[in-house]
Amino acid sequence: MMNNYRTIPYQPIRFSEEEMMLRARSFFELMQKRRSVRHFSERPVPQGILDYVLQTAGSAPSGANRQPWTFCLVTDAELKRRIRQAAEEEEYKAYHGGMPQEWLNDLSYLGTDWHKEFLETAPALIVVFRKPYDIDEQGQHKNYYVQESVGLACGFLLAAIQYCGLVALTHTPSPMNFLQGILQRAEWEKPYLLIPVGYPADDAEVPDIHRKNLSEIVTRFGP
Ligand code: IYR
Repeated sequence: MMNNYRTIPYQPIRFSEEEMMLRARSFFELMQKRRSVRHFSERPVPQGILDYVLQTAGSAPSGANRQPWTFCLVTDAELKRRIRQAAEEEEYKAYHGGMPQEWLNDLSYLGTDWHKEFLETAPALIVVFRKPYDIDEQGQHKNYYVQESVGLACGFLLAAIQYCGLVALTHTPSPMNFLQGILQRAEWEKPYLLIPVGYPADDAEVPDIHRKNLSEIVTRFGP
């Protein structure tokens, strides 16, 4: 077997414990304020900011470092209009018989319906694709832990969006195969998540929800 194992020194980031505590708390407080926002301002976002948050997403860990993702950044008004139209067609069906009543009941406190105006008002849509495999000159090359890897990249993306003061929504029109056609992706790129990004509308409101506290989500095994 060919040995490709090469290393470079790891460059540690060092803080005092006091500073670590301050950073841990301030990052928690920042992320605690993150909300899924459905009412966007039309104000455009500088391209450089979006490039950085996308690079942050691309720094996520992935199976065998295969980085099995493509992020389509859509700011073109006509493409956003087509995506909205196709998403609303699917969502109309989902909300009128597609989703079972139990699901609709579980969603009712979010106040969502098939209208997806945010797909046009948000200045940018990030459409995330997962790649179960790549195709290069040698043919098909398998990727590993694709769902986990792309989920992690989306987590990094959402954190970066929050960190720079923008808002986003993790939108999952279902089914979302239409994105593959509209964005002319290769057959092996599968739509994963549709994330409108921008500034909140001045009068944006969010559902009054609460997050589980530490003891509800952590079980400790140790002293
Ligand atoms: N995809 C639909 C429905 C929906 C489903 C879940 I689970 C949500 O947390 C929110 C919405 C929509 O986007 O409206």
